[in-house]
Amino acid sequence: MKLYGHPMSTCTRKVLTTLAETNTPHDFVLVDFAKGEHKAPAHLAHQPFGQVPALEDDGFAMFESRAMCRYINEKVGGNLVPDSIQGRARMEQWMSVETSNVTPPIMKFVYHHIFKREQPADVLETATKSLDAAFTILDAHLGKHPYFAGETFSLADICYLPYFEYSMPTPVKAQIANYPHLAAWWGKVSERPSWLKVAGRA
Ligand SMILES: N[C@@H](CCC(=O)N[C@@H](CS)C(=O)NCC(=O)O)C(=O)O
Repeated sequence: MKLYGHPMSTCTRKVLTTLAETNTPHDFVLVDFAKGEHKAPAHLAHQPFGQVPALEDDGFAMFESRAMCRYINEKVGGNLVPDSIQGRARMEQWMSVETSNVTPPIMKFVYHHIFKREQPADVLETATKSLDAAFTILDAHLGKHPYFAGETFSLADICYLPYFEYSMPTPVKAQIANYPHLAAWWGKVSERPSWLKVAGRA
């Protein structure tokens, strides 16, 4: 497989973690944002929205990071998707929550504190309230199950990792600490060898 992406990109990191967790051999092709390569025709042929990542596998090409994670796991027979229909449904449910309810407010803090794209105070206040609402629900679930899909680590956990990692130098870190089960989950998954390597902490 060939992955076109950037090592600092949250979406690239989900796919790199899936590749690492499934021991899938791959080539990594750097798309250099500083040179605008993501908007150049060569990359638009791989990812028509001018974003990363993009994947090629034996003549098959695709984009969208979460879809790529599902594809890779199925293609190589990985163990990152539960066997039962209910387990898969639960995994999909929490992946949708990540996309809809958690990542958008977390990214307001990441833009503001990490990427220096200043966000108005009321936007950050609303994001804090949205995260409290979401974290209450995540915390209740993780109080009953060790991972989002249930008893085993899955693609759902992988999808949250990049956003939580980037939120650590922001006020979101202290907010997560108010939710003991969520904090314990983060403490556990953020130390997986695959993630330490992808996040540049290994
Ligand atoms: N839904 C897409 C989002 C991809 C995305 O937002 N990529 C970011 C990096 S994490 C990007 O390429 N940003 C540059 C841009 O949008 O111009 C996916 O999951 O792959």
